[in-house]
Formats: sequence, structure tokens, C-alpha cells
Amino acid sequence: MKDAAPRAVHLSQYRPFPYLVDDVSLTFHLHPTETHVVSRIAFRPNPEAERGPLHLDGEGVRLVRATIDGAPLRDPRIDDHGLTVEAPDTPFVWEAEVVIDPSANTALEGLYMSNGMFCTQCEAEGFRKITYYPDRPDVMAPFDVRIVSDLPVLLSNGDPGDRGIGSAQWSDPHPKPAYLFALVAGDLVAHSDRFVTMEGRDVALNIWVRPGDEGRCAYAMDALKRSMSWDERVYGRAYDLDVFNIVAVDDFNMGAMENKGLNIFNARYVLASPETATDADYARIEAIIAHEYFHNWTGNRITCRDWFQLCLKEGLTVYRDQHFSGDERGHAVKRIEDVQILRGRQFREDAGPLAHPVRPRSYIEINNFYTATVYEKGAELIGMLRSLVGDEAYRRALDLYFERHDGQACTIEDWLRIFEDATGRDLAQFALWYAQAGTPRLDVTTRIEDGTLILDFAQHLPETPDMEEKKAPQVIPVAVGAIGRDGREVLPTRLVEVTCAEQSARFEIGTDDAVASVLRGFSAPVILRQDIPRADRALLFAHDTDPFNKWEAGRTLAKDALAAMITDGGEPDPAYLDALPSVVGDETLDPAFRALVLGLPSDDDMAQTLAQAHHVPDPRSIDAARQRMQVAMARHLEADFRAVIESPGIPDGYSPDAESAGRRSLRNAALAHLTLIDGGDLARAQFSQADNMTDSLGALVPLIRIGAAEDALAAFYDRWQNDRLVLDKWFSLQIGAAPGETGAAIAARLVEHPDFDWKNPNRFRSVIGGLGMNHSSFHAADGSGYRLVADWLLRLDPVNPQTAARMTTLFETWKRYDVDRQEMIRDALERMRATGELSRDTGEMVGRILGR
Ligand code: B3K
Ligand code: ZN
Repeated sequence: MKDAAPRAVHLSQYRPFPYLVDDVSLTFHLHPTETHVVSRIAFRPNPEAERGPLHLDGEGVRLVRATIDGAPLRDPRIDDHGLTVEAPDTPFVWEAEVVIDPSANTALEGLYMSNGMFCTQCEAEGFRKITYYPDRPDVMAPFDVRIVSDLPVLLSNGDPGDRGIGSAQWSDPHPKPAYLFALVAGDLVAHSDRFVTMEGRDVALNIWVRPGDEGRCAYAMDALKRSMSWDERVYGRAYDLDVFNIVAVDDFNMGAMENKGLNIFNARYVLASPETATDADYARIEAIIAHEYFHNWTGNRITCRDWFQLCLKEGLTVYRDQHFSGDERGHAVKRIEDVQILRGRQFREDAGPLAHPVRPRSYIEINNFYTATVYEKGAELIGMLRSLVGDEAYRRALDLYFERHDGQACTIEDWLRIFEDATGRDLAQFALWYAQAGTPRLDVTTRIEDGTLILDFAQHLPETPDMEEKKAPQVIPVAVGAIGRDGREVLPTRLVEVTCAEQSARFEIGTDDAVASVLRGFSAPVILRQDIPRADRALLFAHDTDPFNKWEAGRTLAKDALAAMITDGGEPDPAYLDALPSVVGDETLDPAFRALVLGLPSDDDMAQTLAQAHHVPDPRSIDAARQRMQVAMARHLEADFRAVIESPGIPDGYSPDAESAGRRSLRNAALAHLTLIDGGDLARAQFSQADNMTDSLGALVPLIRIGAAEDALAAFYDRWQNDRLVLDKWFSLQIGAAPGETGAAIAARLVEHPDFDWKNPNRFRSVIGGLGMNHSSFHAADGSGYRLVADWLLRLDPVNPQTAARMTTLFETWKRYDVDRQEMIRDALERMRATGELSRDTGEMVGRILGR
């Protein structure tokens, strides 16, 4: 595992591979401990590259034989990373046989086993653990695969060929990089359906699961078909094979993987039934099914030249899945949820030692760069580009992208050039968004003179560890409107392009009696700093016609009120409490929106907000202030909450549609508040009557928060102890929702539980990640939270470096806190580093968090 001197890879060092691959044939003789992989690869010199030796990546594979054009290799050099040999400067055929041990592969990268089933995960660099190959995304080839095994279901990419007894043949005509290779073999059953594309192709759809789970696939299948028709309708892109397979696996390092024609999913993002999955689970399943499906065009047919270009496929595909979910469920609520995720993860990342540009310039382990910045900020860049060029030009540019680059491995320069060519616009300044890390601060002051609204903007980019000497101004699209004091909109949304460090904009609004609504729809991923009177915010909260800014006004009032309570220990701001009923009780508003209004910022969000304002956040005071605020809200809105609970307007029988889900979330938000003042009676009643997981957890979580969930947790365990996915919830919630600092002790107890199968990434994340989600417990003043997390990361790292490295991000905010906490976190990280045994993945993360 340990790598003596892991070397950084730099964007500037990119060189094309000296050979092209015309064809790949692979034969797998599957065996849990000794799988033989026979490969035949047709190479020819790449006319666009410098001549060089043939270097094939290979890690942990035992070479049995290898030939070039049938002759043994001459002086091959083999090390831990691969094989290098001189090769002809004419077309040639490489043939090799290697042996690998899937049962020993606990890192879950390459070919591994999960509950008796063989499966693969090759992105980013897992294919090299399967056989020797140029494992880089710019080498694309058609693959033929033969699988030899007695297992009943044998799958790979593309369309199926001959199926004999004990073997199966698959052929994928679309050239692809090795990271999109996939193979699955096991005792699986399919939930099947069909989809006829707009081009008339009749596609067989299958979701493969373990026997017993086939009754939980209907929603994922429905989401898949809706995704397929959405991509036809909105982007004009149809599916391009006769079969589309999805497989659910229990052991998976992330959410899902877009392998061509054979998507592999973490089971938790496929399987759903009303009894076992929450509304939020349904929404995530829909989004991830869509995301992986959309990769078929944005990622697979057009892929990345090198891993620095990761946002080319990820940012665009996240943007597409967000747009899809918005179309399916309503854009207002979706946008608010997406911005909460952006701020909670990406702004957090951007504010700490792990900040990096959307297109990083160097990495040690690429798996560490599948980040919120690449994904979520990457998606924001697409959204900004679209608002700058307009919807029609966006669609034209995308058509040009697919026309020009289909079948290629591309760069961000290629991407921006299609927009330049389609619109004639110069995007040199826009390109800075890809190169400069950090969340821009946008200061704005507004005034109205003689019926003219004047906005003065100033932008500022903070220093980040990758680049201190910041930084040229970026182009920031700022959507602006205005609301009159009578509550009517006096300026419908207009777009200001802020391109200079300081800049003004003016709009005739015909009145002096209005309030500006700035950064509508969160039109750019910036921190807006605007000092406006509370009464103006309350006006926007009550009347803004832009749903995002309406919510944002309430949010800012809540944050200001909480910040005052945290720093001065005072009482909740009555102005905030008084502003709530008219919005929360407004039946013309979407219930899901009203529920979002009721959700206070998380403790971590408050800590981030305080740190931005140069305060040292105290986790205990934050937790206490939020509690007091929630109790005050419960008292203030008790009648409204009771009314919501008594007539929530939810039809009988569970349906996961957005409308019903919104009503349930409003009712459960009301219940969560009332539980704080009624001792839990209503919640206990709902828990015992609930016929779906949303309502069951809607009652259980507030009971956990008031420390009155013992019986409910026991009943929940009895009922669900044999259901892995539901048991994950049982673990994560009792730690994540534990009051005060108690979560660390609960986690310490639960790691001893016989069901804590720590090698399963979902279970590990439920427990250790559950503690990380509980701000006051993770940051418990005695350091117990930090120690427990560090102990378990040290234990997991040699087994599964990718998941361990990912979870080190729990520590990325350490510089926000007081010196005692900083010291305890530094000790925890130094202790990890001092073992000298950290994987390349975790070693890089710990080094970056500590600042090397
Ligand atoms: N492309 C994969 C993520 C791979 C992560 C590798 N560590 C899933 C996705 O973004 O769709
Ligand atoms: Zn993706």
C-alpha cells in the first residue's frame, strides 16, 4: 500500500500516448482468488505523438506471459506501476495473460468481490489492476469481452453476443477509455423493461439485483426511462446500444459509475420501496440514475483528454441532472437545495486547505479530486455560461459540441471554443473560473435616486493555498430585480455582467420606494455581501417574486438572528419570528418551499458563516442557539404547526411524487418543532403508525434530538436488522442527530455493535460519517470525536484507501476553530501521518489539510 515518494502529476506535463489502440479483446476466466485475464490489443503508432517506448500501466497483476506480434518481449522493465518495453513503429499486436485475486481486493477498485458477486470499478485508474493497458482517458478503443464462469449472470459493456454454457460474449462498438470498462458476474435477477428511442431503437433495460431485491427496482426503472426521454427532448441525444444494464452492489466506494452500457450502482441509490426509502432517497435515486445515464453522451461519447479535465464531464453532467430534476420536480425548490449543497460542501472546501480550481493543475492521487469543486462548482460554471449566452445559443453550442467532438477525448479549451464559435463571444475572462480557486466575494451597495436603481459592485477573490497572488477579476453574471414597498415587483429580472473589480449598474424603476433583489436564482457561486436593513430583508422574504431570493431573505434573517444569539447569548430576534407565519402559512406556496423556509442553517453552515465574518465559532454555543431558536419557533408557530399536522393534505397511500413529498416534508418539519415542546407525544404516535420510511424517520429523528428515542430505536432495529440499507440509517441517525456532544460516545458504543461491518463503505460512512455530520459531537470539547475518527481512518486506510481519504475531509475546517480544538485536530492528523504507513490517497489528503 505504502508508496515511498508519491509523485505529483502536473497538467503542464501532458503528452499524447505514442500509440493508438484499434481494438481490445479480453477473456476473463473468473475465479475468486485466481482470475486469469487474457488480453489481445491491436496498437499502431500515433501520428500526432512523439515516438517512445510502449508503457503499459499495471498494478498488483502477476504476468504469466506477454508477446508482441507473437514474439516474447525484449528486455521489458516491470515495476510496481507497470511495464515498459520497446515496440515496433508499425502496427502490432500485444498479447498477455495475467492473474489477479479479486477476493483480496478490499480497496474496491479494479475487479473485486461483493457478497459473492464479481464487479469492477475502473474510474479513475482501476483498469490497471485488471491487466496491463494504457490506462488513461485519451486512449479510446472498441472492446470485445468474453467471460468464462459458472455464475448465472455474466455482464460487460455493449451488446451481448453468444451466450454458451459457462461463458458469455459482449461487444462494445463505441470506442471508450479503459476507465469505462465494466464486468459483473453473479447470481442476480433482473427487473426488466424496454424503451424505444426517438431513432426507433428498441432498447432492453435491465436493473440487476440480488434475489429478493427485485421488488425495489420500479422507481429506478421509471427514473431511467424519464431520463432517456428527457435527454432526447432537451439535448436531442438518444441512447446508442440495444441494451442498457444497471447493477446494484452492496460494497461500493461512491454513488454510482457510468460504465458504457453497464452502469454500476451503490445499492442504496437503486433500491427503494415506501417502507424502506425516504422521499429524499427517492429524489437522490432519480438524480443519480439520470446523472449516470446522461454521462452516456457527456463523459462516454465525449470524454476527458486527461484527469485534469474531469469537470468537462462531471460539471456538465451535474448541471444536466440538476436541470432534469428541476424539470421533473420544480425548479424553485431544486435550486434552493442545490445551493445549500454548494455552500455546505463546495464553499466549505474553497474556504480551507483543500481549495483547488475547478480544473486543478496537479494531483498526487486523482481519486482525491472527485470533489465538490469539480462537480458542484463545475456545474455552476455551466449554468453561468448558459445565462451569459442565453438558452438558444446554449443549445446551439451543445449541438456543435456533440457534432465536433463525438468520439473524442477533450479539454476545457475545446469546450469553451464551441461556445466561442457558436456565439462569437470571447470567453477568455470566463475561463478564469476554471483556473482560479476560492469563492469570490461580491460586495454590493444599492441606492435609488429619482426613480433609478443604482448598484455598486466590488469583487474580491480571497487567497487560497494553490495560488496566493490573486487574481484577475472574473465575469460574474448577477441577476437583479426590485420589489416595491407595496410588495409589487417594479423591476423584473435583468442580468448584469460584472467584469471589473469595481463596477456600477443602473436601472430605471420609476419609483424611489423599492428594495433591490440581488443575485436572483443564485446566478453565480459567490458570497454576496450586502448590508441592508432588516425591514428590507423582511420585505423580500414576504414579497420577492424570485423564489430563491425569497428563501434567501428568510435565510439571512435567520442567520443574523442566530449569529447574534451565538455571540451575545441573547434571545431570538422577534422580527424573524414575526416574519415566519405569513410565509410558512401561505397556502399558495409550494409546501416543499415552506418546509425549506423552516429549516434553519446547519451548525456547520453557521460555523462557516461566523468564520467568514472572522469570528471563532464555538460548537456548543452554536448548537445551543439553534436549539433555543427552534423552541422559540415552535412556541411562536405552534398553532400553524398543529394545523399543518392535522390537515397536511396528503392523499392516502404513499406516492414518491414531489407534491406529496413536499407535503410530508412540511408536516415533518412541523412535527420536529412541536416535539421540542410536547415531550414527544405526537412523534411517538406518528412513529408507531407510520407506513412509510419518510414518516417513520420524520418522527424518529426529533425523538433522538430530545433524547427520548430509546424505545423507538429498539423497535426500529428489531424490524430492520436484516435490511442493510435501513440499518445504515439506524446507525447514522442515532449518531448524527444525537443532542449536544453525546454523539461521540454513541459512536464509540456503536463501533462495538456486531452489525458494524466496517469494511462495508456504506456502514463505515453511516457511523464515522454520522459522527462527522454531528457538528457539536464531532467537535466535542474533550477531543473524543476527533480521536475516534482518526482511529478509524487509520484502521480503514490499509483496507480501503479511497474511502478513508474521502473521509479525512471531516477535518478540512480545522483552522476555523479555537486553538485548543486546532491543536487536538492537528494531533489527530499528525498521529495519522506519523505511522508512516498512510496510503498515497490518505497521505496526500492529510498532508494537504495540514498544509504539508
Ligand atoms: N464518474 C463516477 C465517479 C468516479 C469516482 C472515482 N473515484 C461517478 C459519477 O460522477 O458519475
Ligand atoms: Zn458523474
